[in-house]
Amino acid sequence: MPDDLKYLSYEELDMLCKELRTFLIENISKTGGHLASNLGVVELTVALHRCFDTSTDRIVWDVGHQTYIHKILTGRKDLFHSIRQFEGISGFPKTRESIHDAFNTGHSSTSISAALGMARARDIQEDDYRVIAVIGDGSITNGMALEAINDAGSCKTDLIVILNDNEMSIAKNVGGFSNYFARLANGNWYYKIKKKLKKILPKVPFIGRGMLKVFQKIRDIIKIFILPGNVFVELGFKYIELVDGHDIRELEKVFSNIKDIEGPIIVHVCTQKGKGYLPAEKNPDMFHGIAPFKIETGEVFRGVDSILRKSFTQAFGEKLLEIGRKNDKIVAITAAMMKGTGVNIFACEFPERTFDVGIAEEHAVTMAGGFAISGMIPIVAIYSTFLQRAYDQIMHDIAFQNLHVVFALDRAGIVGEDGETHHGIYDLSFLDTIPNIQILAPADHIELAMMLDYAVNECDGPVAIRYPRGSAGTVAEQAKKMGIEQIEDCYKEIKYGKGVLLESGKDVTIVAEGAMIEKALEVSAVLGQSEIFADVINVRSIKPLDSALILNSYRRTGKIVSIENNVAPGGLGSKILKLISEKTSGDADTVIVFAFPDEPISQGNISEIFDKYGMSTKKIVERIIDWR
Ligand SMILES: Cc1ncc(C[n+]2csc(CCOP(=O)(O)OP(=O)(O)O)c2C)c(N)n1
Repeated sequence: MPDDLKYLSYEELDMLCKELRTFLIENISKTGGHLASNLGVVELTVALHRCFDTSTDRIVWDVGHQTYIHKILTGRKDLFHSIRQFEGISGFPKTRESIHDAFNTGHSSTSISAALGMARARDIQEDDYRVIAVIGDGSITNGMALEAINDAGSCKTDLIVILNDNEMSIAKNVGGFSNYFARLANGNWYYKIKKKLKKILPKVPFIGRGMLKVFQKIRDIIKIFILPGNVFVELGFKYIELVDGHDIRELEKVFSNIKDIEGPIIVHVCTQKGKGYLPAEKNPDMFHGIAPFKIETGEVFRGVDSILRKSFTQAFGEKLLEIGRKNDKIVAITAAMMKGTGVNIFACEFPERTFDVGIAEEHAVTMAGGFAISGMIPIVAIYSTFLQRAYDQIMHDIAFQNLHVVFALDRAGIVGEDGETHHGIYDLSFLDTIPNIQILAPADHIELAMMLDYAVNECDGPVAIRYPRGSAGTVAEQAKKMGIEQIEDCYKEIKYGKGVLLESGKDVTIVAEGAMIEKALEVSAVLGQSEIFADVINVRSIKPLDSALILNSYRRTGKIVSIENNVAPGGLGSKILKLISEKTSGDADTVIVFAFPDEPISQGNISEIFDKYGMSTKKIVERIIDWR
């Protein structure tokens, strides 16, 4: 437990840090997870736990992907093998897991706001504890963090912000702040000289103290000319410059000194992402979030699917490049997720038409509006879960003006091990409320390419295309397997508000969105073995919905099942229920909605989660058979 740390000597602490790194690497090589960021904060976490007491003091970890060491030190070492696994401990802070986790995080840049709220609550309630936000140089560039700094700097509330500067977001950090931090770090030689002079001069006889004053004056003048003005100081924070984040002694000295300083204070700590494991030091970007890997080489173990099937991300990147080659009005926008979204494929050839805005989803969307109104065609590639940040921007800046912006929503649906903060299971619901927008979902990577073509070349308002993590078997392959004859129908031209009937039955209609088609076809095949024959509809467009196609089928079968990788409220199923109740005499008993319930959905591998919520092929089939 953290208290035990307080009795260790510095030599023992150095050993402990080594052991922590080995333990971390061994475990994450099996489970996968956020390795590089955690390797970078080993000493910082140990020092924080030696100087603060997290059973009362509150540490809010921004994003929270760098809390593995914190978890190990706060009683979760024996559970660590289960990190990010189904029913195991989370890869992010969870207040339900430990009193040492002060606030749940997952999306970036919330820590200073949450910490300021805690600090203000403490003051009003006349409590006595310290509040510390730990935030990376990537996350601090986001609007939310800057809003919080603006607020915190102007008040007298005691608050400690640790800026963990490793010069990296997931990839190299971008933007003005990262340049600013680099300039501060380049001024580091100045601080080193200052430190040396401070040590040496007082010891020199006669000239010592007097000369020190003269040197201090000269130093201050030099400082004005060579160092950038400190933004944080200007905003009202006290600022502790460039602390070596891998030197426990130095970290402890600073933390002990500032513990009881009044008002808001920022400690700028410099760390190295991936520290202590060569493959991660060399490739911190790849080891930010990594699948299980071979420790000796850092090589990732790839599943058969990822070898045989093209991922949606790859397909998106390739099609974007193809479209961008034909049309120089195309610009690609990403919010710090260049590789994760596949935008890097386009960026290699068209860097001048690629914009990585940093962790700034709101800005990315409104900037796209600016591009669109100026005659360009922006394609904004953002993970579904992070687009939640930009709801108002989509509504206010894009949709009301009916601007032609294409949203490529990767990781839509259950994402697996990152858990509730990262599942993209809300976009169908929140986008459906937005006027003018079309929402499309491709069943496979071929359809994704077709939809991107359609969205760019046939549309003139906002279009969102949502697709899940990983890949899906192609509809053509699936159809062949099921003995469906009209395979060409799978890839019929994409048309406004139109779905396709993939398979004709008579007993039940199955309507599915996106990659759920694979499941729908499987369900249909298994039902066929029990002499239950299904219509299978690939809905393609969730907004607008192909009501005619769905109603025609329903009128023949009298029963309808919807399958979606989204929550039930406001999703595909709820739209079908509304359609049936408004346009037919059928009642709700003739509809089953397979979707995720209205509760946080925790982590696990994707099939375990589907199974838990009754959405595995087997459970869907059983329910349909029972129902009939
Ligand atoms: C709103 C939001 N957008 C994107 C992400 C994806 N993401 C997770 S960590 C990360 C980089 C964070 O960089 P930094 O704060 O410097 O932390 P480091 O990993 O370098 O320690 C990003 C972009 C996120 N978690 N939240």
